[in-house]
Amino acid sequence: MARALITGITGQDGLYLSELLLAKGYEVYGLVRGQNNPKIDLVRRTVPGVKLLTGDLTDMSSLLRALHDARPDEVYNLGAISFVAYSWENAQVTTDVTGKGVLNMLEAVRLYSGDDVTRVRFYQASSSEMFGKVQEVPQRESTLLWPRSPYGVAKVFGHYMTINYRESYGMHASSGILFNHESPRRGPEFVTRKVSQAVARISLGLQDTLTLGNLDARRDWGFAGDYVEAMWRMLQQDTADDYVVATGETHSIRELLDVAFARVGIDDWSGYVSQDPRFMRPAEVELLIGDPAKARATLGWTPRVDFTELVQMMVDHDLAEQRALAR
Ligand code: GDR
Repeated sequence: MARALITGITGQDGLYLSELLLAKGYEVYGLVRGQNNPKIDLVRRTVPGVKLLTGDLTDMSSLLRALHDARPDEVYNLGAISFVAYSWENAQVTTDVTGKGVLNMLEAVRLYSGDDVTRVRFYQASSSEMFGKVQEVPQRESTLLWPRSPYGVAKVFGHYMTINYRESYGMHASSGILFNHESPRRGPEFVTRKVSQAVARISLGLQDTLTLGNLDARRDWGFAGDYVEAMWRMLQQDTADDYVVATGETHSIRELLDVAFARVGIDDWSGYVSQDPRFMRPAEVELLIGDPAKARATLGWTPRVDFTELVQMMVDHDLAEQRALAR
């Protein structure tokens, strides 16, 4: 039976990846941080088959202990401080967790593996935020990185460190450059879920308006459930490598609003949406669109859920959830 250790198990991707690996017959271990972490209940409820271990990406000895307990064949490093806007206010802790945490995990895997450097296959959750002020359209694996936030800079560090461990030690370390991926499990601080929750509440008469930041930013949005499949496929390759995982389509926040409001029968959303500088970023990533050609050709991976289906899935979920909460 294959064994996997996942950091960031309490997040959207950790939950989808756990479901995928459990269905494939893996023994799955998840790393959780902190004393009395409130998200542990969610993990236990959603994926009861996962075994939880405590540890912290900033504490390498805890990572080594987790590796000795889990004895994994595959490590998926999904743990990070992942909210871009937060990273300007908390640049150092973001750097410690999202950047240096990757080095801690790579080094722990290297020490744990001993002479057998490819004993553990490693996946790093890299991000399209690394492209920032984009130097090429669409963005691919070879596009020059130009991060625009402390979060993006930390992800670039982790990305290059992953490549460096592969090149220096021959580790089977792959980096997935994932573009935005969403689902009904997305945290409400991210724009898709903020919109789907607000649209559901507005249509049920529970809320009057929705306040957002930049409506003109464009993102390549896919479904998280599809994207975890690409992570797994990367670690099944004979050779480790880097892959862009994206849909190849881009949409603005305005288009997100069009689809979300249309789902509840509202064609003109202008009276419901306002803008506030509070939600604007000091440096914005204006346009992201990925070229997933390499993932398609090498991994045989293609996304199944398109933008409209994704937004409708999220609004439908939030309608049901908000109705149940209002009862
Ligand atoms: P992003 O996701 O920063 O792309 O990073 P987010 O959903 O936060 O922002 C997307 C775009 O929407 C604009 N926006 C708003 N964003 C939020 N959160 N709230 C608002 O009110 C709002 N109004 C407009 C933003 O300015 C931005 O342009 C996500 C995270 O999951 C990262 O961890 C991950 O690495 C990348 O996706 C790929």
